[in-house]
Amino acid sequence: MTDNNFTSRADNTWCPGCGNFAILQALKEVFAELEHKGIPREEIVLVAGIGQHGKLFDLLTINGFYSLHGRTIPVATGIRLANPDLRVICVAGDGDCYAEGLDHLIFGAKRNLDITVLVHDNRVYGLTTGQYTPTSPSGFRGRSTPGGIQERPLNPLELMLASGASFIGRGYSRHRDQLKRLIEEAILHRGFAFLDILQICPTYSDLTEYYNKHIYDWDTATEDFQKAWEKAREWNYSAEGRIGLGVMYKTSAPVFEDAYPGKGSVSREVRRAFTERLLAERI
Ligand SMILES: Cc1ncc(C[n+]2csc(CCOP(=O)(O)OP(=O)(O)O)c2C)c(N)n1
Ligand SMILES: [Mg+2]
Repeated sequence: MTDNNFTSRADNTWCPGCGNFAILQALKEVFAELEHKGIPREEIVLVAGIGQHGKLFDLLTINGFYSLHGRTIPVATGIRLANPDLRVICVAGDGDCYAEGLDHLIFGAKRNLDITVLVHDNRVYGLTTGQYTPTSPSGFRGRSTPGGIQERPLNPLELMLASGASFIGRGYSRHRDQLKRLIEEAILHRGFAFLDILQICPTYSDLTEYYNKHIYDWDTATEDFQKAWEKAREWNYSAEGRIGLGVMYKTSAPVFEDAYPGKGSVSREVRRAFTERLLAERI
């Protein structure tokens, strides 16, 4: 397994079997790969939301910003506008991004900001111990809904397509090689790159059996909106629907930042100095 000094000294407090471990490892390997391709870590900024997913920020030696619940995208917007040399990656939760931060997600996609949004979609509020989120399955019984919810889940892929995202895909924490490829492709995409990452929560929402039965791989990404729409709607979130994995839609479109040219507020040398310190101290 690759590490390349991307591991901090922080204790890991995720439950055994949590899908976050796989996402964390995939990210470390992608960062190592990007360094190899000439994108050094000081050009990457991680913006985390609040939740179990957000702890990724503590566990990695990557510069970034631990933001507020649901607010990764406004923070990422500010970073990109101030310094368009930086590649900004948001790690957000399903509660974080599809509930508290839903409006920001829609506007990020509408503007086609050049950022990457990775949603750790465990379909539950993990950190606050098991309340339902917009993607929880119908009938989900959680701490705040012991009788089971009577709503259909939100379909984030459909929403992102309608909102204007230029890269839309879906990964699964148990398909790590594919997940790595998807994350790297999303980061390298120019424009709003959105990945819904289905993730196991062994404590409050373990859908392993269901996913393993219904998941299959999409062939190739399409640029055709209508075809993508059909793909997005294929999983109707019922017990029967097939769940496609891969890049669903990819197109090129003008990015928001180009209309607001930034100055590059912090020089490369200063960023490198920060990174040296981060690595030396492993904070
Ligand atoms: C504005 C605001 N509302 C609520 C909270 C409390 N809160 C912290 S984490 C969290 C749930 C996180 O769930 P999710 O985003 O799905 O992340 P997970 O823990 O599942 O990774 C909530 C409701 C908060 N910190 N801030
Ligand atoms: Mg969650």
